[in-house]
Amino acid sequence: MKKFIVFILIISIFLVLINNESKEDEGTKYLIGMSQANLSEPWRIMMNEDIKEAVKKYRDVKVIFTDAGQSSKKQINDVDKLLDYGIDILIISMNNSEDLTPIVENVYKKIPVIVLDRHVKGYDYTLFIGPDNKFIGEETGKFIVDILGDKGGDIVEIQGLLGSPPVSDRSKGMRSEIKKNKNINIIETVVADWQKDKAEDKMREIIKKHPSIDLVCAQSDAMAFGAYKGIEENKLGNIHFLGVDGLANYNGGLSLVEEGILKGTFTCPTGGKEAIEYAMEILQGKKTIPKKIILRANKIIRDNVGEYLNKKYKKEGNEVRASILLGFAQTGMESSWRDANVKSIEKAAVDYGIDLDMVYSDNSQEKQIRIVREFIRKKVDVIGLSPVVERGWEEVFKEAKEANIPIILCDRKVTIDDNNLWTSFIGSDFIEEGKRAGRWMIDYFGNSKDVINIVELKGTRGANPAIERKIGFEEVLRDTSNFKIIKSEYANFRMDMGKSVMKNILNQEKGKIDVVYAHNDDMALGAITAIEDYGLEPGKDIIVISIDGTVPALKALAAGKLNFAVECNPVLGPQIMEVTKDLFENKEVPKQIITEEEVFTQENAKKELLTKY
Ligand code: GYE
Repeated sequence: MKKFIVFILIISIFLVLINNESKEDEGTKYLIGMSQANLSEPWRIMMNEDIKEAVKKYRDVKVIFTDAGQSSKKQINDVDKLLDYGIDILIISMNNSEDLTPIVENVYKKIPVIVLDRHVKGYDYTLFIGPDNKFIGEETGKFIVDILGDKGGDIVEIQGLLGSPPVSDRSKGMRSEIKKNKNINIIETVVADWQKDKAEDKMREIIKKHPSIDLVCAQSDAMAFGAYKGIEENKLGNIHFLGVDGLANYNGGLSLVEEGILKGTFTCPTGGKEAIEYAMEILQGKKTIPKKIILRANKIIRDNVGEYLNKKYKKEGNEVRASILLGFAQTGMESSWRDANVKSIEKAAVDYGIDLDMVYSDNSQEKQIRIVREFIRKKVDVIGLSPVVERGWEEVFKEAKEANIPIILCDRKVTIDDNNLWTSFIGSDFIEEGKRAGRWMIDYFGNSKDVINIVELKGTRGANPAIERKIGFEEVLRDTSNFKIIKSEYANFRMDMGKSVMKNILNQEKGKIDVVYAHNDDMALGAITAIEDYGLEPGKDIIVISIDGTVPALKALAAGKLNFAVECNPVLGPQIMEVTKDLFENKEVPKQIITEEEVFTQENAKKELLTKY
């Protein structure tokens, strides 16, 4: 195996030299820089291969690869070198998020940056593409509980390079699940830096101390394989080995599962293909570039590894259709945001040639469940759902799963035990939206030590955006002592309720209110009317902050009645149709697509109105 890694390294260095052509090559229109953390992990070698494969489609594009060899200092120099080459866009897979965040922020000021696999701190990048490591950890933990059963057992955890987000997120996720079975004990946790050989050496030592291990849980297939080799000589009994990555290459997770060496693994796509596809869209000026793409992790076991490789999208007993039928269960027409969202979905369906059956549920979950059941009966190809509330979806989602109909969650998430029951989420980061509202407010009041009294108008009880916008807003208030939420009432994202609820609060609180924080524009606009009816000036006597950034809100900003609006992008139609089409064509689709969003102030409202939707 060591010879194989050395061979790959020589090949990769040789390829880097070949690829180190500058933009002067005739016919090169775009130069992409790919800064790789290291080439000592099979997963990273595969990432570069995925990039090379994807870029073949574009004749006028060149990629320059650099290899930081697990050194942040070298990676910083690599990025500077790539900038000197005059690259048009940077793709970076960081050695260490902390070390590399400053340079990513700096490059982002000059050219677009796609961050691959490990998050930077903050939002100073164009697009993030990577796995949901916490989910992978949780799914691994559930798998361990399932394998060991009530009897439990002793397990060894093998971690990657300390300091990289996957290590802590996967470990936390796994531990959160195994703690549900008191008979499962982690008897050793070792660090093998994602290296097979290190895992082999560590395991050889561990097995001398603990001859009766039941399971080894490694954070990569390479380390799981190393652990297996480290124990193999002892020919010990029935030890289970679990890994992550699920690559299809030589000694990759898929073949290790097929050979029975691994009990299972979870796919962790490299994102290299997606990075090139989005890089080209960015360079060609395409509008709808999301902010985050969270790639899907599939559980691979002996029974499904073959199917996974040749996965076909089976539809029992369905007549073959000329076009795709998307059944969409909408919330209702509760807000102007929803109007813009519906228009975007309807237009995109036409643009993509997809038959759309959109049904409204008047914001009733009971009705929405009935609509989803009707789609299952009609055997639609894909179900789109904007869930009115987060909970209560298990049963009908299982029915859709049994009918082999994937569910795309649009603009709102659900809270259920098994997140494999839905296929993709397309929407916003609502916690960040709440934080942006809170940060602006704190900044607006500067160093004032006066107590600032806040009225919060909440969206529909139990709705994901209402829950998470509250979480985000309160999180930033936690570091202050003078901001107080004196009233927090539901107004269901509706203008009429925003007005009536605000009227009652004004009569109760009289002049004590400094700020209204509304979870959406419609409730804010209703409150603005109530404030005016009460004889006060919204935007001056009472500061008004909202989320959505719809046209009516921009007009209220321009008129000085609204002070700040956080954008919640309703234009989800193109991404919904793209995922629907890919699903129908048996392509892998991301687990989450998080939209790009900005903020609107009284200063930039007028300009935004000229370009809005
Ligand atoms: O903020 C609100 C709509 O789910 C993000 O629902 C959406 C929210 C949006 O009624 O206006």
